[in-house]
Amino acid sequence: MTDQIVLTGVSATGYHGVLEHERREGQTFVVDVTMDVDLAPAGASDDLADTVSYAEVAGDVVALIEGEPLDLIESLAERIARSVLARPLVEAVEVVVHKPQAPVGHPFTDVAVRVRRERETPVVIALGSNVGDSLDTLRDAAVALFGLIDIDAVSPLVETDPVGGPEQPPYLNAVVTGTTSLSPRALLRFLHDIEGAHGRTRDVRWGPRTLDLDLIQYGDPAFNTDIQMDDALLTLPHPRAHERAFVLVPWAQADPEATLRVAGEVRRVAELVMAMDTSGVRPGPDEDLLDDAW
Ligand code: A4P
Ligand code: MG
Repeated sequence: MTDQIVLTGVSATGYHGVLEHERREGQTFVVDVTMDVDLAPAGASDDLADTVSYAEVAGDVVALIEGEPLDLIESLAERIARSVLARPLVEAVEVVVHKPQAPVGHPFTDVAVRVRRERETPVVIALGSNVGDSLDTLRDAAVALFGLIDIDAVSPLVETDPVGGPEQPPYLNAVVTGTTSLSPRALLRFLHDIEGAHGRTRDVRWGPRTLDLDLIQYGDPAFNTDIQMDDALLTLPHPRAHERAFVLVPWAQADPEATLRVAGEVRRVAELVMAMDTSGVRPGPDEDLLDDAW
């Protein structure tokens, strides 16, 4: 079962409703917010930065109740849900907006709307392998990703000269794009699980590996919804993606319109590719990694 933070009965005066006196006099709105959040990191660290501040959420809810008057509590619930999902750690949210003084015309105790919204965030994941049967490994990894996110596109395979690290064999690389309701950290943890299932060990930085799964981007810079973060576990966007042809070439093939934030600026991936040395990137085996899964 998913961990949750439950905030109930946040109330304030708002001016929502279709009747003139509702707009003039206002009334009390009461909001319950239930957030799906992985609480294990905060449970272990005892650090507020690892969870969602319910005080901040309550503040956002009050601001929306007191803010721009809307005709419907449905719209208010939707706006509250969107504001809660803007917090990177929230995977899904249920919002209930009560309007106990609504003009119902009959005795009643309460009327409420309840909406549940899940994060559906675009994500870009880069795959690489240069140890063992790389084609087989990448096929398995793509199938595992198929079970983890809603896949939009899988790039063609590219064979690439190794970048950095000790002398090592060439890599097979590919990029998968899709959407997910997982938070960035939860997604990274699943990526590590998939790497682990393929015997990935971490001995030499940039050394040879059975399987590397990097989270390149979370959200969409074209809509300013990309998450930018840098902590001990996760840096977004991936700090080296913009200079790596083995990531950008297959990504641009999978999504010709893709954009990436580079030093704060939103750039087209296809243009970054045109400006870089791609001599170390060649077409790989002509295989659809998800042939069996689609
Ligand atoms: N980490 C932080 N941010 C991220 C992120 N956005 N995605 C942390 C994934 N992981 C992220 O990664 C080290 C730590 O980075 C993780 O614990 C994670 O919490 P790792 O996968 O253990 O180690 P790594 O992959 O050796 O290090 P790094 O720095 O991620 O290397 P890169 O940049 O992934 O490069 N040449 C070719 N041709 N093709 C390749 O695929 N890959 C690499 C690895 C080097 N050269 C290559 C290729
Ligand atoms: Mg990596």
